[in-house]
Amino acid sequence: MHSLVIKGGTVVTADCELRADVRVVGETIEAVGPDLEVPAGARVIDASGAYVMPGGIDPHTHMELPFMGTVASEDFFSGTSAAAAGGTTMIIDFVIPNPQQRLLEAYRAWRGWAEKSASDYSFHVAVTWWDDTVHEDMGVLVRDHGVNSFKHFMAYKGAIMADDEILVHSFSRARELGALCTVHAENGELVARLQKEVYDRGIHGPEGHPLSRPPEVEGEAANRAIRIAEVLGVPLYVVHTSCIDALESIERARREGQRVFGEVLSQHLVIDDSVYRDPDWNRAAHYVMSPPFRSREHQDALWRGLQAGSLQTTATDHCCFCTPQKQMGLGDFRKIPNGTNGVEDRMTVLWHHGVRTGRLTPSEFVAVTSTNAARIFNVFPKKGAIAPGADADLVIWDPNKTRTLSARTHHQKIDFNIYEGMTTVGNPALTMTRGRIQWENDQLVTERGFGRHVPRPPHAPYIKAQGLRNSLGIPGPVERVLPTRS
Ligand code: URQ
Ligand code: ZN
Ligand code: ZN
Repeated sequence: MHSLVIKGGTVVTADCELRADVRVVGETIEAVGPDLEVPAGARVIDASGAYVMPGGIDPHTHMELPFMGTVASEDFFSGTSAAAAGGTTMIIDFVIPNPQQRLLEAYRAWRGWAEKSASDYSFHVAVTWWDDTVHEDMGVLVRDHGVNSFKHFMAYKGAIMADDEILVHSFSRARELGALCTVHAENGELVARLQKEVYDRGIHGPEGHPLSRPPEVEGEAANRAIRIAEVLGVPLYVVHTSCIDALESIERARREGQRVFGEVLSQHLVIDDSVYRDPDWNRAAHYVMSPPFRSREHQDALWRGLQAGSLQTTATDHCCFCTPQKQMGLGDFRKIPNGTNGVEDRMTVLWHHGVRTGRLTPSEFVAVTSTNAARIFNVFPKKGAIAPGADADLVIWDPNKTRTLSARTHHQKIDFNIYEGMTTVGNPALTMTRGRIQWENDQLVTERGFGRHVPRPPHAPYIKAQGLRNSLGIPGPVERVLPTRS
């Protein structure tokens, strides 16, 4: 069995930094400590002057997503490869059934697409409609397929929007199953109304997009989802929190002890809404994503939320559409496919704008790029940890390595980069997934299909007694049903 020893680095976990070697045997970490012995034949990697961190986990991507009449250009192999080039070694993507489509049927389709992945992946499953078969399929997905999180799009009326009836049914079912509920929090009814009003006022370009989804629209939905979760007693995870209005709802709920988690996208931390005023239609259209980019005071608030622990994870919502696809919305911004790149850029953007500015310590960087997501989505310490027995998902981080982010040099399958021209200091020197080197000497050496599906057990161990809470403080359901792993 192959082995390697990473020597001379500073190991950074979510809890501490320590000068230590890391020994990997096969796919797992075997030892962490000073001056580790090097087995015969083992490769020695010199990490002196660098950090050794858990590989990034991006809990929000959409590889090859069929959406708004087209399919996202990034596929699971190219996307997980680009992720590795940026230090991310696992993604959590989304199965998004069409309304009336069996959840299990959609799940099987996405599992097939993901088999080409270069590194490990898991799935949230969206609940986009409701009847008894959805109730049934949610149970099967939790018990037999390692799904422990269900997504609800409160936006996208007429397509995949979950109204309050669906939210209440689904949140109640998730509670029985010990699963986490996540939401895309924008009021889809208001968006539809405002989109029509903006369009009818003669605003048809990308500048109309943010006008139709102001922060209040996100704040209302975030608060509504939080209140529904509170009444039903389910934990809630708010994806891509982009504004003060939503952040304040999360902070209020957490202050009162409610189990609410917040995610922020790296792009929402550093890009503001001036991008929509770009006179070049194509460039402005490439920033059309939802929730939209916001004015500057929102970025400052989001950084404070991340530093204060009100927001626990960072993600990218990587959902790529090339320029011809974006041009489907020429003359009508409502038809511009929503989404941007980011899976390759997240960690360096956060290091440069977070750690180098003093907003985050290296340990906090590890927490928000890897460990917190592993804990919340219940794959810790297999993932998100540097400890004996953990998967050898590691990134050797060179704090002095500079890169200029650009579509001309990135590995993402899209002809645009939302960070175009941004120079960052602090980049991955080497990335490995389960002990297999994926990125080294600025070369991708990924293998199609090397990635594996990562099942995620339900949070609440199925317990008889009521009232017991597990590590996330989530009450267990009242029935004993032993989940089986897929
Ligand atoms: O809404 C999402 O998260 C998906 C459809 C990606 N697009 C986006 O604009 N965020
Ligand atoms: Zn979304
Ligand atoms: Zn998304």
